[in-house]
Amino acid sequence: MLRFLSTGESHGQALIAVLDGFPAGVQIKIDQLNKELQRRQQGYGRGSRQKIETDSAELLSGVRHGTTTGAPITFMIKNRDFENWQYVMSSAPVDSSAPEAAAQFEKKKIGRFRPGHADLAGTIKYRQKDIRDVLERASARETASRVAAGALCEQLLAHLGVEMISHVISVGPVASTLKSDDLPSSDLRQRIEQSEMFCADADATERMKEFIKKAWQDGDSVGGVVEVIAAGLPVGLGSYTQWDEKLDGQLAQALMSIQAMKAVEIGDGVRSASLPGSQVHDALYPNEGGNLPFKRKTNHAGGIEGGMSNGSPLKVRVYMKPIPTLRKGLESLSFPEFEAETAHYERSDVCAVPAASVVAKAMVSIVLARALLRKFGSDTFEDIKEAVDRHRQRCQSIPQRNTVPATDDEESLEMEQE
Ligand code: EPS
Repeated sequence: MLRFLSTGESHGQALIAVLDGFPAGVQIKIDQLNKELQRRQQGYGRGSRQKIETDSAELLSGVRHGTTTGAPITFMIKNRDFENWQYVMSSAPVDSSAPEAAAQFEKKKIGRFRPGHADLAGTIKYRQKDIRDVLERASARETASRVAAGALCEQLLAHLGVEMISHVISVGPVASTLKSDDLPSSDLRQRIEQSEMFCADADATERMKEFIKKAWQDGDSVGGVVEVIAAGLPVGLGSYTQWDEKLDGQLAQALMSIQAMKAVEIGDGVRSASLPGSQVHDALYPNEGGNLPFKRKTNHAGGIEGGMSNGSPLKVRVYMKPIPTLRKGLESLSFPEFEAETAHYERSDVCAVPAASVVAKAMVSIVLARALLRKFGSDTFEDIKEAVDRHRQRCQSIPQRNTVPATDDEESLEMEQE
C-alpha cells in the first residue's frame, strides 16, 4: 500500500517526506518535482518567508541513478531560515551558560493564542508550556513535504495516462468567470501559468490582487477556492463495498487535512442538494467505437459515482478559510493565564490560495496513485502499466468476470493429480 508521512518543523532544520510502497522502475524527473515546490512558494499575497526559502528536494533514499527501486523514498527540503532559528529550535536543552541563546529562546516563546489556528487546542492537548511547540508543526510550511511526495505520484499517474491540473477559482468574493470545461486543457494550463494567482481568468487575476492588497493594508487575510481536475483515470478506482474504500471519502479526508481547508466539494456537490435528480445525474448514451461503451453529455458527479471513478474527469474543489495569523490582532487570551489579550502576530501570508492549488493537486495525486496501486498492484511499473492497459482494453467491451472453480471440486482435484 502507498503510504505517505511527513516530518519537520516550520523553522527546524528541514522538512522530510517519506513515500513508502511506490513501485520500482519509474524514472524520476527531479526538475519537474522542484518546479512544483517553487510554484508552492509563489502567488500574490505571500509573506516574506518565501524570499528566504528556495525550496528544492534532496532525494535521500529509494532512487538510484534516477529510477525508483521500490524501497521507501525519502525527500529532504532544507529550511534556509533555520540559520536564524538555531537556538530557538535546538534539540539540545537550553544552555543557561550561553545567555544569548537562552535569551533568544525566551524571546520567541508565544504566550497569546491566535483564534482559528491550532494554538489553543494543541496547547491543551499536549499540555505545552510554549505555544510555539504547536505553531512549529501546525504551520502550513509542512505542505512542502506534501508537494514533493505528490509531485512524484503525479509523475506516476502521467506515465499511466492521467493528466492533472489545478487552478484558483476564487479569492474572497472575486471569482473567475471562466469554467475549466470551456477551454482545452493546454489553453487552461497556459492561462494558469501566466497568472500570478494561478487563475485562468486574467481579468479576475487583477481583481484578486487588488482585493488582497486591500486586505494587507487592513492587516487582514483572505481565503478562496481551488479546483483540481484529473483526466484519463481508469474506471473503477475506489470501491462501493466498504466505507473507507470510497474514493470520494479518501479525497475529502486528504484535502481536509491541508491547513486552513474548511470544505471539499466533488462535481456540483453543493448545488446538487437544491436541484431535482433529473438535473443532477449524468445521463448515459451509447458510444460505439469509443474507449468506453458509454458516454455522457454532462459531468455533474465530478467523475465519481458510488465511491468509484466513473470514466469522466475527476473534479474536486477545496475551500480555504483566511489564514488565522492577522496583523490586525483579534481579541484573544494570554497563556497560561487565560486573561484578555490581543492575539499573537508573527510574519505570515495575507493570501496563500495559489499555493493551496499546488498542495491540493499534490494530495489528490497521492490519493489517486494509492487507489490505482490498490487496484493494479504495486511492485514494478511494468506490471502496473500492463494491468492498467489490459483493464482499459477490457473496458471497451466489458466481458463478464470468469469464476475460478472451487479447489475441492472433483474436476480441479483431478487436474492437480494429473
Ligand atoms: C509557510 C511558511 C511560514 C508561513 C506560512 C506558510 O513561514 P513563517 O512562519 O516563517 O512566516 O509563512 O504559514 C502560515 C501561514 C501558518 O499559518 O502557519 C510556507 O512555507 O508555506
